Amino acid sequence: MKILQQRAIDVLNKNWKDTFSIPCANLYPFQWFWDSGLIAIGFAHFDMPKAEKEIETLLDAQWDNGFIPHIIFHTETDTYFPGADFHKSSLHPQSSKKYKSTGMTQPPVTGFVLKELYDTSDNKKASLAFVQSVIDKVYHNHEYFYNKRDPQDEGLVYIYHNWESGTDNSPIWDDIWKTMNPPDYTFERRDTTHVDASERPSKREYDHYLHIIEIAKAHNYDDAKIAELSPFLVQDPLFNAVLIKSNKCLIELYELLGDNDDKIAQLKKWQDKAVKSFDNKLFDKEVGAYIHYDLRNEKPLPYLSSSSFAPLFSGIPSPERAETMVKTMMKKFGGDRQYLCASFDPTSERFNPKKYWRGPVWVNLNWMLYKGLTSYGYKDIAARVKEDTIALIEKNGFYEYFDSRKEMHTDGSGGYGGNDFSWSAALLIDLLS
Ligand code: 2M8
Repeated sequence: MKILQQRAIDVLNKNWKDTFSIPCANLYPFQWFWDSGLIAIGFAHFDMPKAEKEIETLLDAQWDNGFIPHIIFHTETDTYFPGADFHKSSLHPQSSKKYKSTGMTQPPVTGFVLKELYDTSDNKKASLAFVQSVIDKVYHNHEYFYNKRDPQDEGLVYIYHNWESGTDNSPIWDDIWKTMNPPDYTFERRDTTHVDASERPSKREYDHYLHIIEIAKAHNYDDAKIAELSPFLVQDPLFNAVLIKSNKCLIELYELLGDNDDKIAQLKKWQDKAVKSFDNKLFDKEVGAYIHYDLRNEKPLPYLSSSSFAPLFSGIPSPERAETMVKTMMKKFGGDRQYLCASFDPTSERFNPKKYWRGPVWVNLNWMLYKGLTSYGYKDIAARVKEDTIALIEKNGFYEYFDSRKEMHTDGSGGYGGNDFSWSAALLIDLLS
């Protein structure tokens, strides 16, 4: 295990770029929001200054309205598409003047990451001083979400792009693509020059991705216009579960800091409403877990994915619901020939065990499930998630995603996407600690 841990440390140090980390060389050459947060959790175990710097740099790119972008383009390179020139964040009047970025966000992990850093630190006083220096920015980010991303005042926030979900080409979005007919754009993909095209989204999927951004750009990334016009408007269980977990951690941290009663009261208000709506609206009894809701077309998207189980991480389900979810997970995803936990329902015809978010196992989701299952007392299943994660990395390397079928792991070729991938390394370090 020591050797694996050292290799993980080497991966993180290799992907460190002085003030932030890249997710992996070539494929992802900039700073990504939720990658950064999860990477900081790994650094915290052996290099706290880097963990803190990672978060400081991320928050330095925050817009005046509290928004945190999903990619911060620290360097000029044309090895990634679509880059800064396509996204044009300067269209938004409150965007960062210091950094070019995208005009979309990602699962808001920062609140719970700060708590992870604090819990890991062996110098609580110094760690709390760091928290104090950045926490209001994270609070401001949550304020942005509840004020700008919840048009029906439900306590649930929407995402307006599949890239905001983090689970980019999940089969769940297929239903939304059917409602759209974007132009057949001409553009040069870069991702498929770095990794095999069979492991990445299709050209037609990219047309949809670009089209949604063109609509947002046509309205200078104005939130109200996006809520009115974006063909993609979804309440995502993973995204909202992450926000709820981060709310909870901000409350705990403000309590430790003291003197923040107003903010604690506001966070509790958001939290109560969010948890109730989440549980009422997103739990599907027939599916036996939480699902996505298509806010644009006002209909549930009744599909099972690893995101369906993310609410365990945030303590949302009652013990009874958690029991139902665990049964669903084990029945559909937990067969003897599967590694836990595929990113999409292995019993569905839309499942593809090699293709990006359409089936492979991802370390970041496994880490959340491990934590969630542990907190609900499912020690054996949590242990299996952990052992499966370690086995996948040991057999293949620090890949971005992994085939969920056990028979694919006989010769070390079951890892897909980018290699030496930062969050796979970072979260393994945390799992082994
Ligand atoms: C993947 O997404 C980017 C776009 O954001 C891409 O495919 O180009 C996703 O897995 C996303 O969740 C992740 O943050 C990003 C960088 O690791 O890669």
